[in-house]
Amino acid sequence: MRNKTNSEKKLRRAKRIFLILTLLFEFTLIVLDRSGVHLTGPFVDPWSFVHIFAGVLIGLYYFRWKTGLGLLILWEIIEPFIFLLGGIVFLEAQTPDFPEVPTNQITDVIIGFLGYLAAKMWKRRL
Ligand SMILES: [Ca+2]
Repeated sequence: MRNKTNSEKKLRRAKRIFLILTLLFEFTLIVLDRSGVHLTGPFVDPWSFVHIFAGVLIGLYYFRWKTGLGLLILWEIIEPFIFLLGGIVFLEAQTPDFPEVPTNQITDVIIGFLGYLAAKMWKRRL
């Protein structure tokens, strides 16, 4: 019989680690992006790390696969609007160009969902 308390500790630690990784990569890449470094590619790019870590985070919580996938797709739908709003509010840009192409957005969802599945498989072994 597995030690439930030990499993819960491992799960809490994993959530903390992946939250920190997600935020660390997100803010680092935002700083690099705002410094003029080109980070967005047609498929996999440095932002893919954020998507896989965020997918793992979603999987570590108690979302079913349809909800997890829905969250990843919802993010890709609202992301251009958040990008536009952030550019207007923080950068005083009137209409910043959203750099992602549809293939990148689809890849983001796939990579995020792979992270989700990896987290679910890991949780089953706890
Ligand atoms: Ca995206």
